[in-house]
Amino acid sequence: MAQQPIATLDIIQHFGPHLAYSDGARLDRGLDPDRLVKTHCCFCGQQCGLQLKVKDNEVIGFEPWDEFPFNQGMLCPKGVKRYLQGAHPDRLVSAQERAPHAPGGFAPLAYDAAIERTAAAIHRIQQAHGNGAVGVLSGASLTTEKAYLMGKFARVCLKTPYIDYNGRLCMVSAGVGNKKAFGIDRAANPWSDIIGAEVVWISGANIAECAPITTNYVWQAREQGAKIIVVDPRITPLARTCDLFLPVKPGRDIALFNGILQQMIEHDWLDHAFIAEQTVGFDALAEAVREWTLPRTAEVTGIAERLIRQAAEWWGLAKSSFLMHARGIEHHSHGVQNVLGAINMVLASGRIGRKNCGYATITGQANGQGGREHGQKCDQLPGARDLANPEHRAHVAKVWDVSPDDLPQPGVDAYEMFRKIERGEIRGLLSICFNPLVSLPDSNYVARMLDKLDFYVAIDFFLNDTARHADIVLPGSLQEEDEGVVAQVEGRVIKINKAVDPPGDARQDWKIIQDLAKALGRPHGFTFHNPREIFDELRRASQGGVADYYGITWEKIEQNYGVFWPCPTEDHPGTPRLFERGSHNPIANGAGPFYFPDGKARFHVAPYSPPTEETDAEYPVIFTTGRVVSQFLSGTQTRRIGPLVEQYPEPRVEIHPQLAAQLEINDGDWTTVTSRRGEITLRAQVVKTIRPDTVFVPYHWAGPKSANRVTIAAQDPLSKIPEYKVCAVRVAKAAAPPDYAAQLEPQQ
Ligand SMILES: Nc1nc2c(c(=O)[nH]1)N[C@H]1C(S)=C(S)[C@@H](COP(=O)(O)OP(=O)(O)OC[C@H]3O[C@@H](n4cnc5c(=O)[nH]c(N)nc54)[C@H](O)[C@@H]3O)O[C@H]1N2
Ligand SMILES: Nc1nc2c(c(=O)[nH]1)N[C@H]1C(S)=C(S)[C@@H](COP(=O)(O)OP(=O)(O)OC[C@H]3O[C@@H](n4cnc5c(=O)[nH]c(N)nc54)[C@H](O)[C@@H]3O)O[C@H]1N2
Ligand code: SF4
Ligand SMILES: [Mo]
Repeated sequence: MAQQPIATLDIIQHFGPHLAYSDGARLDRGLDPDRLVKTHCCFCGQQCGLQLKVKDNEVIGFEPWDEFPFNQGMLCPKGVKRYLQGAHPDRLVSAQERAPHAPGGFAPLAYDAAIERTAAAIHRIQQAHGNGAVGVLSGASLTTEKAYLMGKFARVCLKTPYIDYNGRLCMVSAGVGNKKAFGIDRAANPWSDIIGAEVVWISGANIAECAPITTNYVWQAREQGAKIIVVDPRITPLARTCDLFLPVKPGRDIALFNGILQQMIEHDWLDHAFIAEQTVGFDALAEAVREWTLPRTAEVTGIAERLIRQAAEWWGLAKSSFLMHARGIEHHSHGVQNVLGAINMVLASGRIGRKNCGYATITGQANGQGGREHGQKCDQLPGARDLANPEHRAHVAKVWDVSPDDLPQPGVDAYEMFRKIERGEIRGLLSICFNPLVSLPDSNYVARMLDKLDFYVAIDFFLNDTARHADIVLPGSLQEEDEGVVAQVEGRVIKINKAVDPPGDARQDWKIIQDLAKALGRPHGFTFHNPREIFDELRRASQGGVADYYGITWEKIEQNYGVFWPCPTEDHPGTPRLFERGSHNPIANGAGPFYFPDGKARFHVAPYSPPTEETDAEYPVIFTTGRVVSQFLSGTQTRRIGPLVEQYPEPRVEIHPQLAAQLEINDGDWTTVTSRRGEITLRAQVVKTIRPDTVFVPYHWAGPKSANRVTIAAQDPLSKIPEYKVCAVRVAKAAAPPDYAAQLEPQQ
């Protein structure tokens, strides 16, 4: 029998002792809300539905939204506590300017003056050094309307090629892999297809902590007899309940995927009809994986032969299946190859485009999906169009009422923009919804580059760690202070509803951008009155593209609990499951369900290559990084939510007892992790749930606790994603506690 959804309170009790309404101060004013606003959590890509309780222009709590189909009232600890951030004393309620002698290094500035000063600085830099001397860093926690506006702002108002977004650190390996194999970049299935799958394969995804609601889908599948296979260097919470755990050595997943495919071929566990009719490229791939015999695969991956054989057999013989992956296989200098390897396994099985037969990359940020569709990527235009394609440029230029020749050509990825700062090519920077100092690799380098800028303006609702290097900080809006759409993990476009107004001088982000355009004297195309008008333009700009939103309206979203794109016409119901036989798309024009002119999916040879930095005598341990359930990304938001901090107050180095014993490190000891880039000293957490050759540190902290002091700035050549998941380090018991140990926990 299917497992019943767990009620919100059970989730709270399951994950921690803190009841939902533990913010004592505001309890005094009572909890009777003036109104309830149906909306979604501001944090991860699951985008759980919830209702915010609003009293006197303040969010005071939440109620479950049981009817929203994806999470049916369930929330993880972050969703339960997310409402607490709005009232935090650090909330920016005015613009700030750098003032070295002021307490905290910043002083308030009138909003209009801040806009004028920012516009003047941008103007000055562009006059002296050209339009491309100003760059923009944007974010995938923004609504799709804002993400769209940022792409348009860079190309049409600033006329700079240099815009990129924080999804560069997140979704791009999956994006490139999906485009190469399927011609479209979206989860292929709704999550309901997980429940009926016979085998659920999870590679490099800590589902219980990072996509907590998906756990419920996996467990429902298990209740119905599904076999759950997890591939991870750590026995994650979900892995503790799985049927087969493959403890892969970090950076070796492509060898595993190739080895499984080799077994499928050897045992003829293939869907020959599907391969012949719906794909191209299988023969070359079959030839390439011949060398991936069981012994070789075991040797490279560090996984026992018997486990690989078992996984291949379950996968090979399944009638239905769902393969999911996340950053564990994507955050690599060969992240795209890993993704292609996973897709090869799916295509060879023929189990895609049907009920209970699915494939998906699990999105990360709130709008990890929608944020990568409508033009804030360095080479992209709305509708997942290509900035380099003349037809695509012509379509979008027409909607924007500009000449295609005036649109810049593609720029560079977010990390490369920092290298351009180093070379003096980028001198002015505007960032919104991005905290690169904490989240980019090799943060010592990033800090130096920020300080090299002539002018830096950040738009945020907190003075995040990067914004501390800014000349001006403009006070933006929290998710609940604005409305617009996002696309959640399944590709379902949903509506964020406004609950409260921004406080003080804070403004909705899109208004700030339009104020800048006006102050720059370039308001053409930036005179929207509300996000709905932006959405309506976005629909037209995306029309006929792969990510076609033309048929989506806010009303349709509200009526149907979301609409899955592509949705080309207003009477189109949307597309929950991609690649169904007989389905149409604008690229294949009826030739087949995949988004290529012949309608067929592509196999790609995905050769194995080791990580950029291998371990050696000097740096003998593998360093990998990721997340914990109660903290989110750079921690700007969750490190300010007391109950979440209590759950996981500071980062620790996860280390296996064997390695710990060898290094004479005990649980709780101060431990220094050193790479060729930098070092951090944190307490050790001795756990049996990690490979003995690997240590793990969550990356949600800044400064001396930042994992990214240690990581390597190697990038995938195609996707440009950084290799957060592998570098080589030395681990030793610290000679003395770190300086910060003596200090009070800083606010940041
Ligand atoms: N609580 C919480 N939830 C989040 C977020 C958050 O910050 N906190 N962030 C959101 C975002 S933006 C994202 S991108 C997602 C990320 O979601 P996930 O990708 O699930 O999270 P990570 O912890 O980055 O990495 C997942 C797993 O990869 C494993 N891993 C490391 N190296 C390898 C490898 O070489 N191969 C394999 N197979 N596995 C490896 C790690 O041990 C880890 O368990 O989570 C989203 N949800
Ligand atoms: N070592 C290591 N590093 C990693 C990763 C890892 O696994 N290991 N993961 C990477 C991944 S997957 C990701 S996604 C990145 C994330 O990296 P970042 O995007 O830098 O992290 P965030 O904390 O989301 O920073 C976003 C900032 O935007 C602000 N913000 C949020 N919503 C809004 C909004 O609506 N409007 C405005 N104006 N501001 C807003 C927040 O306050 C915060 O300051 O980190 C990457 N870095
Ligand atoms: S953080 Fe993600 S899983 Fe947790 S409540 Fe928010 S959207 Fe749902
Ligand atoms: Mo992410």
